Amino acid sequence: MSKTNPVSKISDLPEESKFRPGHRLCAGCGPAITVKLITLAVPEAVIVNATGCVEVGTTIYPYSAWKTPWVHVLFQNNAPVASGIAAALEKLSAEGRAKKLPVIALGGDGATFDIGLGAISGALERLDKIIYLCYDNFAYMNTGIQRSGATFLGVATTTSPAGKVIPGKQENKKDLIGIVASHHIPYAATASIWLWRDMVNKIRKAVNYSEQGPAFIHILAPCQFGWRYEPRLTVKVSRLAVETRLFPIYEIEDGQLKINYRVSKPVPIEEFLKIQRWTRHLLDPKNVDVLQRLKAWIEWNWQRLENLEKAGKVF
Ligand SMILES: Cc1ncc(C[n+]2csc(CCOP(=O)(O)OP(=O)(O)O)c2C)c(N)n1
Ligand SMILES: [Mg+2]
Repeated sequence: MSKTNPVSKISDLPEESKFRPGHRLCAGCGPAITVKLITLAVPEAVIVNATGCVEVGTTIYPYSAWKTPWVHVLFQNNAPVASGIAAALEKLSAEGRAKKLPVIALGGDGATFDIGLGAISGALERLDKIIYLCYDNFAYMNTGIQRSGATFLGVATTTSPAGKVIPGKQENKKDLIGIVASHHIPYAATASIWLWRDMVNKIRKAVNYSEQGPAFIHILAPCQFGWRYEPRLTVKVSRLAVETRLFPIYEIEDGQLKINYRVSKPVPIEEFLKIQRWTRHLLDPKNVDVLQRLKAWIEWNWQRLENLEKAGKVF
């Protein structure tokens, strides 16, 4: 693996991002901040982008917000198209006919947890030399806030509405990194836009690892529109998701899991739930059972990660 350049301050990043202003993503859009950080971390890359808010909001014909090679693909084609481009660039660059750029497949949680998962698994199994970045805004936002495998228990989406029949989503969030890491790839991690240094450093690490095989990062990217909080709170919400232990920050490098941001005194999950209109109903005493189930799941998940960390190289 080639050397990484750790980032510690803003001036360590390029002055200008290849993700340009004028796109149509919302004010306070977590995925927009994610994309900006990705392009600052890796200014020269080929981006393969599955359908979703980022694709729709950044390439309204005949305009594009991307000053980097970018291609839109169908959900199922995201990882395979990236694999093909990476293989072609490897061959062409060996012949001196093209520059070898990192190839990033970018997809939302719907694209990654659900719709494109089979094809992603294929790319990971083949150990294709790509970087897969999932921006997780916890639902299918572009089509109207439908629940995905990434939505956590109790959340009110348009396909899991909280009301008389159900108190929001009935299932827990899928363990994406567990699935990814079970392919025994060189690098897998989670990140949050709040911990931007950690995120940028992980993206650069992923680029370096992609010389050996796939590298995968699952990024927490809140959506003010779907989660229904004030747009100015996006970074605060990202922070609360981490500090409540709802979204743990860790990486799996060479089979060893490491928690990168250890939350020793978690903020009560209520602090996170109460500022979003799609989760506020969980604080209603009639939904106490769901809240308890959610709390138990968060704690179980944290303990599970601590146990995996202690267990050594288990992936
Ligand atoms: C195979 C297929 N199924 C469903 C759709 C409809 N669709 C377009 S965007 C989208 C939501 C994608 O959600 P996500 O990947 O989480 O991205 P977000 O919109 O949240 O950014 C869906 C379901 C589609 N275009 N193709
Ligand atoms: Mg989404």
